[in-house]
Amino acid sequence: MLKLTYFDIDGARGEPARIALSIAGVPFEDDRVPFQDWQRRKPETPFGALPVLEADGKVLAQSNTINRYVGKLANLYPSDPWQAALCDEAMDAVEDIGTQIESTFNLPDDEKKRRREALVAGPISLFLSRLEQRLLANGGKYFADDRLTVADLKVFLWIRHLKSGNLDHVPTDLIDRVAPKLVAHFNRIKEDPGVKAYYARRRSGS
Ligand SMILES: N[C@@H](CCC(=O)N[C@@H](CS)C(=O)NCC(=O)O)C(=O)O
Repeated sequence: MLKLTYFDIDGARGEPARIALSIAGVPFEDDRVPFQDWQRRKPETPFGALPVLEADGKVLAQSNTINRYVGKLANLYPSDPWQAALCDEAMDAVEDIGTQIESTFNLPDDEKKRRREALVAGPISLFLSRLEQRLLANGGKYFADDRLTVADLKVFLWIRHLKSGNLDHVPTDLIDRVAPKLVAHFNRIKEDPGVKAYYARRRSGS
């Protein structure tokens, strides 16, 4: 049995693998670490970070590595090498920009405002519009393989975070202005039957 360990939040780096496994009906233990337990558990992880996936007593770290592995188990990762690379490209792009945003989390308020406004004017807008271009170059519906893959889940979750209003100084309508086709992609993935079923189960607590 697989065990996926991540923080007890419905988003961010551990979430694509949870959704992918759920969509495919692959049984797994959803180990959700309360923040107060993290410092105790951190040294157990390969790189001092989450997510971590365990299979048959072996352990795997790095979110996109886990997404690829889980994507293969769930048939949500392309078998064609070029399509697989396109899937990786989108996931790595989200990591790049996500890491830049993450670096502002613990800044003092005034510095956070300055850094976030600079990110919105620069890299966040750039990554949004370039992801939109890559989506369009690959047919406009999905990032790879003309079907849902773990790349779509990862981009969807990033966009959801940007639109959530939880990131101070990041306007929630930024994406509508900068990359409207990515909004269409966001809505497509949100309405995917597997994704909808996953969140319906989360809401009902089953
Ligand atoms: N490159 C790693 C980064 C992992 C990472 O930074 N995870 C965050 C949560 S999203 C974490 O564990 N933060 C707590 C810490 O670093 O102590 C990956 O993609 O998995």
